Amino acid sequence: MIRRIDLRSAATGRTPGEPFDYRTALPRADFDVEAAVPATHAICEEVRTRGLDAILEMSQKFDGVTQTDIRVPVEEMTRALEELDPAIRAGLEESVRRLRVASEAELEHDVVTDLGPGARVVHRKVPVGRVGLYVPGGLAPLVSSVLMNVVPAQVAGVPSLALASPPQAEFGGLPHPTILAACALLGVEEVYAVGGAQAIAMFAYGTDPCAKVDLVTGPGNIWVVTAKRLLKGLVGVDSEAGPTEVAILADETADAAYVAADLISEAEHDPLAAAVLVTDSETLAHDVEAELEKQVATTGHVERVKIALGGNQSGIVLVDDLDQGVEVCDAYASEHLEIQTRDAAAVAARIRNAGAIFIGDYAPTALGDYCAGSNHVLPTGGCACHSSGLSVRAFTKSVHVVDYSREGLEAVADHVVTLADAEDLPGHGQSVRIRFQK
Ligand code: HSO
Repeated sequence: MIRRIDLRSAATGRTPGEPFDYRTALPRADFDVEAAVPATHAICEEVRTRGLDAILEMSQKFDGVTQTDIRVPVEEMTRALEELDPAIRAGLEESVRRLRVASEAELEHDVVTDLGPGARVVHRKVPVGRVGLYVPGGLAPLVSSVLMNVVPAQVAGVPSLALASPPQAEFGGLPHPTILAACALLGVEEVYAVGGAQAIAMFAYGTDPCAKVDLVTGPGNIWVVTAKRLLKGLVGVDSEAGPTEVAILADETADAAYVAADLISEAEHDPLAAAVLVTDSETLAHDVEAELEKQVATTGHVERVKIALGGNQSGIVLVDDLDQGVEVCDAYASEHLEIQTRDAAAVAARIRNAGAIFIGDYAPTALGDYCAGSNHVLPTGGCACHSSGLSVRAFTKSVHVVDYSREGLEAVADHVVTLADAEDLPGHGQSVRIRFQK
């Protein structure tokens, strides 16, 4: 059901400690953004040039939905919240509460630095003005993604916020009602029933009735990820968040049943989802294989899980020891990384690259998906080596404010003039000199 990849020194001929390019040896989803560029570019161009008409045609073509309007009436959201199962509402409220507490703790404040008399620089923290939040429909209605996008944006103080989610034929062309209910719970009133690359293009270009946004965030499929890559610059984007991934670094102390359950839990998202176990224990590898056979038989989405676990993107990676395990996990840079080892917190502290790290037996990835207080919109596909998950910081920018007096400028004027001359930009130097020539 899941392949083994042997990266132990006996199998690779590598001397322990010797540099090794693990990235080529590790499994990764067949998620070819380059190949999706031409089709995505065509969609974005259609939206740019033909606006709403193009979006309505695409909803028909891709979602099988006939729409006359894409804006979801506020009453639909209010009604969805009124009709929401109270247990789901309680779960959403607890998730929001934890996310808010963690987000508020992360709020950044202005940084004021005095560099001498009359010489002050301020890094002023400012929320982004308008954001477009994307919530996928896809194989599961990811209501939790509404919270993960909206709460940090609200805590950051973003004044204008729009949300898009694909129209669903079975709900009369609206997004899933639980998604609408979550919007009402959070007071989000500007919601569009638009999915895929066309939603990202709508946000980026501004397509009547949706005004252009400054930043787009949220996870999505290959079309969404490709559109974000293509339109980056015209609009800000968060990290690339494609098909979900879980890697688990485990030793012989791990509970094979927990490990298997956690691999299945992320595999059920998508046939392209990745589930990777990295272990130095043959016994654990064997026990996890047996557990997978047992647990997959009774899981909810058997077919999807089997495809994901059996795909090129998943595997059990055997390593010599935990030192090599840490190197492998850093090279893989997983969206989610669980550490189920002896002294798990110490091992976790050695990891540089992961979207989110889950420590020990009682922090399964599913906790972070819903209710940990952390965010689940995280970098995938190895992007965790340079990007971070969604947070208040993603919705905040800093403006450098330069506040110098005559005295402050005079103290550094000669250096400015010298450096300007060195760059052959005499106008720069003169703009300083002129202030002291009167
Ligand atoms: N694991 C997904 C998020 C999610 N899981 C939503 C369940 N619902 C990406 O981090």
